[in-house]
Amino acid sequence: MAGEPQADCLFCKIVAGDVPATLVHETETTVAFRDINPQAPTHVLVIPRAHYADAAALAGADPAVAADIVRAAGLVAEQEGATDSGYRIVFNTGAGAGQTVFHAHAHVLAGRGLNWPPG
Ligand code: IU
Repeated sequence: MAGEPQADCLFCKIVAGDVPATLVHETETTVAFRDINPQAPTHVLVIPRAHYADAAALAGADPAVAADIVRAAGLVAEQEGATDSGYRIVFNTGAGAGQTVFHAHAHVLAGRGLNWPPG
């Protein structure tokens, strides 16, 4: 069923506490943790507790939680001291765009110069 935990999903396991992660922020609907392969001094992933394959699927099924993700990303950036210097929220969507984990997630990147366009 949409939103239900998937047995083979790494991020569902992190939400359940079955796989360790360095959590930096939690709400009723979201969890944020440090990326294991950081691409910037601040690189945090914000995910919904519910399982959706990508951000668009999440927004279609539960737009309030999609908004929660963006709000949590902003709070994480603030916590990391990145509000003034700026930060980037990225939703890689589809393998062709670099998505490797098919549980919706926002990357929050900060702490270095962020070029545009991204690679
Ligand atoms: P992507 O947008 O699907 O490529 O992002 C997945 C991210 O999940 C990527 O940056 C990985 O480094 C990160 N990650 C993680 O933090 N912990 C893990 O155990 C695994 C991937 I596997």
